[in-house]
Amino acid sequence: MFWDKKTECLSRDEMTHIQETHLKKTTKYIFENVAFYKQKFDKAGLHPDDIKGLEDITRLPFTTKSDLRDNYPYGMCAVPPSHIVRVHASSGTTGKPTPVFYTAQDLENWVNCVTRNCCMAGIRQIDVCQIAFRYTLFTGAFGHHLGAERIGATVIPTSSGQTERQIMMMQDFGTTVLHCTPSYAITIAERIREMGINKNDLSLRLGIHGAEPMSEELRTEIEERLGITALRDYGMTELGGPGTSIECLEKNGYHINEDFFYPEIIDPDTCEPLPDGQTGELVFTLLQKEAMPLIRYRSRDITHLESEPCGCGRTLVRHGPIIGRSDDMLIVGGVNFFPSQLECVMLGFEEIEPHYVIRLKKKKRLDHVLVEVETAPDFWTNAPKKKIAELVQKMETKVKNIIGFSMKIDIVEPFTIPRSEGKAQRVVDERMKK
Ligand code: DLL
Repeated sequence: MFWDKKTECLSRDEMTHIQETHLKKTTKYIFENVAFYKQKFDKAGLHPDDIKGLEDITRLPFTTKSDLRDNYPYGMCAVPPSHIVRVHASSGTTGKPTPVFYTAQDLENWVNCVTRNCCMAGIRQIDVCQIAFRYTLFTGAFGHHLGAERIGATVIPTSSGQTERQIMMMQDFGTTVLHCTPSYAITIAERIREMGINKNDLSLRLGIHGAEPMSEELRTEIEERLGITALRDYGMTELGGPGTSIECLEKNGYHINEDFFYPEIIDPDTCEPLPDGQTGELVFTLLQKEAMPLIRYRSRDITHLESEPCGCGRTLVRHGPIIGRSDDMLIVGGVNFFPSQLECVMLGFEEIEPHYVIRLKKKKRLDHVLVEVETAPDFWTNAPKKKIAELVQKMETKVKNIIGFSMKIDIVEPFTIPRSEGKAQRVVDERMKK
């Protein structure tokens, strides 16, 4: 099902034409309306007329999160505050939030993008959509709410938390689509099991999960435990929230709404552009924003782009799974790795549950990694100590072979790792502690 088939299936030439037109307009618009960009252009000796086509995008400066912080609160806005109809902000818990602003037209464009995505995931008018992302300054809940509502589905804005009440609503209203983070989906699935409810007695058929990584292994767990198809959804506050990209039912990459978000992949160290297929940092230029247009915004998310045809018929370019962030890549004893790599290895063991914490420690000036992970309650209760020790041994060997260095695995009692209702905190860096 398509929301805007014409745009979602444009030829490459047609899409390039749209992107070029908007890139030229946006370049002129920010030069004239955002002092921050005017100064950057002047410093680089650049004029908007120098941008004649997409190939000139590399002449434009990057924008980073610290630029947004330095210009807090309204410094990146291209419109006066009176034209702003909505504010959202990043979910960070320390310091000032990173805000994003919308004019009425920006809100309409946002609805359009999220509605396309909800349709791509297969939401229909007859669906009952339970929005279990948190309704706060965070964009997740409001974005999904708007998209599902525009399709005409029934929207239940439960927000996150109060898990038993969520499940009661699912039962009473026949929820068919669950919108939440992957870690909250697992928390809900676990509670359903504890309450003795059979997943087949629920009407759930689809999960749209975003705001944090969902490895293939975690996807399988969610799909099996809830009896649904689970799709990945991507976005970030600075880009306006969800609506940037989503997986179609082919599950082979996230289609990007390229007429609004122009993607590039760069080497995060040299900032040089990388060709399709190569892994690097995703950078977006917002092509149609009025309130807070950003050019070449460094997402810090690591992935690659794919432009081969997709079985769903859409021609929108795709990005692969987000394998990590250039800024939260863990560097231990000189080896770089992403928590998602470790998650894949661990969930490959059927005894292991998707609840874990990675603790980085320093011992005698050397880095050590301790991974605390839960097993299924049955295994914990019934397996002899020897069997648990064997499992630890097997996991440590596999982690060493795949990630490249030794980590200590500690199997902990079921239900001792805090459950998440939003984005899970999986890494605790204790290396700076005395
Ligand atoms: O997480 C927006 C969102 C809400 C997206 C709901 C999808 C669904 P922020 O709180 O600003 O915004 O966090 C953005 O979260 O740069 C990624 O690192 C991470 N992230 C978002 N979606 C995914 C995903 C929202 N599907 C940051 N896979 C991004 C992996 C994701 N990481």
